[in-house]
Amino acid sequence: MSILQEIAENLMKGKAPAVKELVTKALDDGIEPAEVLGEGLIAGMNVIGARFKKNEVYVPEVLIAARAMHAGMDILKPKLVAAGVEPIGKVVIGTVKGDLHDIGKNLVCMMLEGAGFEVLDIGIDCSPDKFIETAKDKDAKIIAMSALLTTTMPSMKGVIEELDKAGLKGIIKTMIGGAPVTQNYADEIGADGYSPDAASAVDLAKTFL
Ligand code: B1M
Repeated sequence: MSILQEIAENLMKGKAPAVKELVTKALDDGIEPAEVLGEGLIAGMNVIGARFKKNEVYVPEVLIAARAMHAGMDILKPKLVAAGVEPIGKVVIGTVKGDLHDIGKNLVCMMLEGAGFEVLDIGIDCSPDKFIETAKDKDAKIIAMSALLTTTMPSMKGVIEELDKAGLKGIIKTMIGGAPVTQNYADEIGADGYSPDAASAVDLAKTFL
């Protein structure tokens, strides 16, 4: 097994110290940081994402894989920056105004990071202004919103209306998700996309690139 496959395998098993050690070794062996990212860390996270989608693994396995991913990224990030490796896209993500649930949103963040996106996580209880101002400031072309309460879902519509007023609807794409959210709701409020789970959120975000 190559060292990159070993990184992917250990990431899938959530073995953070091993991933850290193997990433360090791979870089010491002269493997390019982008290759370590793509064929090691992202490859492992992609498998976890696909298994999560098929209900072959569950939230805890994804969380420990993501922790291993972060352990590897801690080593890799400075090298990627130095090598000028660009993320595949930038996403502003948050839980909408009035909503404090963030477990699902954090899973989406991890999957997006795992797929090579730069994730600007603005946290919970985020106003439409916060989503839009962050996207404008950081030049992000995707806004991702999570809601777990039927009472907070309308705030998603607020973000889309504000984007429209600012002439940015369609330029900045919007994607929504969370347990009570549906494709019908996305169509009703004019969101660019809906995804039912964190792994599909990555597929959806990629269609906006
Ligand atoms: Co709350 N809560 N909660 N809660 N809570 C629910 C959501 C609820 C269904 C429980 C119930 O009554 N059966 C209910 C909502 C009812 C409704 O509106 N339909 C509810 C309620 C009522 C409340 C309070 C109002 C309770 C109260 O105080 N009376 C209160 C509200 C606080 C607030 O937000 N203002 C409240 C508080 C809390 C806690 C703080 C205690 C805690 C949150 C802790 C935290 O998140 N840090 C909590 C929790 C944990 C839950 C349950 C038990 C679990 C939610 C969760 O994390 N699921 C939940 C009941 C349940 O679901 N069994 C419940 C796991 C997570 C991985 O799933 O977030 O759906 P989920 O994410 C999935 C997908 O939806 C998707 O990907 C994820 C994984 O694949 N996804 C996206 C999510 N966001 C996405 C974004 C995307 C794409 C996909 O693109 C942008």
